[in-house]
Amino acid sequence: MNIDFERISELITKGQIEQLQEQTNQAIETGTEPAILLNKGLLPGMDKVGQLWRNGDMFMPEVLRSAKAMSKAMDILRPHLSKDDMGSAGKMVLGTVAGDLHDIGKDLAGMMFEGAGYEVLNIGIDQPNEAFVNAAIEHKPDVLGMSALLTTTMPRMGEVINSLKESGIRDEMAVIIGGAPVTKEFADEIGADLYAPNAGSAVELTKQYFAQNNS
Ligand code: B12
Repeated sequence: MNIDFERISELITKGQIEQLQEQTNQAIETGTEPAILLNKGLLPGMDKVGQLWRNGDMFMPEVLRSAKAMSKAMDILRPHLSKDDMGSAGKMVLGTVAGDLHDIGKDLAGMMFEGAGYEVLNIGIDQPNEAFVNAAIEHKPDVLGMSALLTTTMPRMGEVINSLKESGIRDEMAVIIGGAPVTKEFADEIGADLYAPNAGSAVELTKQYFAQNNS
């Protein structure tokens, strides 16, 4: 059976949860490779959502509905993906820094990493610096992701990195930061390894980073 990946992407951008669940189930039942379904259908759909949102062509309630649709489709896909040899990507600790309650972008980033086979430990919003460091000590992630949406909370990211250094574990993980006011220059300034302008590019940049640094 031919799977219409464009239709699946469209169901994500339109946030049509039930139809997306149906199509995802059907695709799996008819033998579509989960990784192909993810990469050709679901992720392009979410990329489009990001684009539409950035251009002001989509509004928050719609973005949330699309994110929910993605999440529901991922629930169907996940057990099949784990059986797949997608290259077990690694572990990620992810959170929004202290004083900051924004979580939509962080959660989207988390979903993209999950979709790419990462085990994502999402520690939530308004997380004190120690919470990141403690989670890093406890879970030994390959990637530590921080989100900040306020110019007033961005400095917490540099503080977390300094605390990681003080704890002697900074070099054991890649630190990736994101959020609307965050820039590549800021990431360089505070010594983060990676900055991603959006959730769609975050996984790709992380893969490139590990490919370069493990060779
Ligand atoms: C929704 C929203 C809220 C909601 C948050 C709900 C929630 N559950 O998240 C509520 C109403 C709670 C809120 C509150 C406030 N907000 Co607000 N909020 C927004 C708004 C409209 C959208 C943010 C959003 O969700 N975007 C959609 C997501 C998909 O985009 P994103 O977050 O940028 O994430 C993408 C990338 O940045 C990246 N990314 C994000 N995080 C991460 C992390 C990693 C690791 C990676 C790799 C990538 C990544 O990937 C994402 C997907 O592509 C923005 C305006 C805007 N255009 O950004 C203002 C905005 C961020 N808020 C703002 C302000 C001022 C506030 C308040 C102070 C308002 C007030 N006076 O009370 C409070 C602060 C509360 C607090 N302490 O945090 C300002 C910030 C200004 C600044 N530069 O400091 C903004 C820019 C609005 C504005 N133009 O003034 N807000």
